[in-house]
Amino acid sequence: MATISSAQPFAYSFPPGKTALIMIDMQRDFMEPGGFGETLGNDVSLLRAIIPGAKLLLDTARAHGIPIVHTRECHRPDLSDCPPAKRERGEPSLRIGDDGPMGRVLISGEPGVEIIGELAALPGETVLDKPGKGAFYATPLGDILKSWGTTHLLFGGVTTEVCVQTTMREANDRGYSCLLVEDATESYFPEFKAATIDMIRAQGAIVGWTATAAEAASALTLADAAE
Ligand code: C5J
Repeated sequence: MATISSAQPFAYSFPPGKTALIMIDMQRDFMEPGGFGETLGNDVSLLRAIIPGAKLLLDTARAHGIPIVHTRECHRPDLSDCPPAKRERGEPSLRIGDDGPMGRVLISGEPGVEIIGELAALPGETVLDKPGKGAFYATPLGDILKSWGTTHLLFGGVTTEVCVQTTMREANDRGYSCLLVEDATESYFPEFKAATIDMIRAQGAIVGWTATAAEAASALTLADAAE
């Protein structure tokens, strides 16, 4: 068992053999100029600050044999899995499915949907396309985690208060013990990231725990040494 004693709101223990890492939507459409994130009026450069933390988290999981699921928010080219209410919402400069500088916005197979090079999936890692904000909705994620015998989940990715928080809440309701890795997740709105972290930890870890990537790495190294 690995334990992060300094996790908030109290120590988080996780069995490495029953833990998976879910890295949410680290894709060009959210991270780079010209993508979906920017069309909504956001400063996408803010998100790049977490690349080192997210890389440390991925490398830690790889070093300890923890399976990784990389998610990508995207839709079928015919938009049959994109509810009109989602496509029509707000006043973006480009809507889902429109042609942009990185291909059609948030459409499967287009360059904008690819995970940024620094955090790309390695062979053997699971890449899961999802039409919703939560990664369990309309995807095989639940079945994949059941087949692995997963009980605990580590989370990173973007954006903290949208797809990361939604997926973490879905996972919490399904009985997983979840840890959000604070320096591996980011929002276009720093105050929303801070509020999400507070919400997750509140009321005795009502949604889960939080800690840093380095704290998770140390806990796993100590657990290995104790074997
Ligand atoms: C958003 C996401 N923010 N991946 N998607 O629309 O959080």
